[in-house]
Amino acid sequence: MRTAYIGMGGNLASCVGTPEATLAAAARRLELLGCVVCRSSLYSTEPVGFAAQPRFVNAVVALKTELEPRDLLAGLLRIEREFGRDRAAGFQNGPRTLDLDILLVDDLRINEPGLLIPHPRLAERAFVLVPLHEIAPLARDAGSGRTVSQLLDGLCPGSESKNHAVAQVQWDGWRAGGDGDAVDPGKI
Ligand code: PH2
Ligand code: MG
Ligand code: MG
Repeated sequence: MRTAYIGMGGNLASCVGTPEATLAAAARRLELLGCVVCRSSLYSTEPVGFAAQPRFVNAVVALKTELEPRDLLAGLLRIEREFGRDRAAGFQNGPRTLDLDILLVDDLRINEPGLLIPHPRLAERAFVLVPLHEIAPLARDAGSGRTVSQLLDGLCPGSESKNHAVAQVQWDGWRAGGDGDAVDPGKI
């Protein structure tokens, strides 16, 4: 059994409603792929990479899973499609209903077409590092060997990613959603 950290994001309404509602419903669908043992808070974040779009809602969950990374990725892409993600209609860094990214899987390093673990832009993105740090500050990026805490400290002030605001938001349907919230993140 491995622990995968999954980054979640979205900034367009889906079939279930707002991005907050989409992330909550998608977190429940992740139970098809394993056991969601911990969730970060939801964060409202300034768009990175393409500014002229609505703010995103982001979060990170820890998923205990028996799936091989390639099968995990296939499952995530299927859930994205269920919530209306249309890759053909979108563009890089553009608006989307739901994005599910594999950030880390234990100490695995995978570099295959379409499957890069750890996530190659992990260290640059406050919208990923802040929620990941909330639930797993001591998880290690198997690429650099640095902990999430060290990566967050190293975010360069003045870089594109540091300049965007990352603000925690409260939304009742999120915390209410999962059994995993009772689990102590230190035990993962
Ligand atoms: N995802 C992107 C590009 N830019 N910006 C924010 N704030 N949040 C995201 O999830 C995000 C982004 C591409 O995956
Ligand atoms: Mg992404
Ligand atoms: Mg993605």
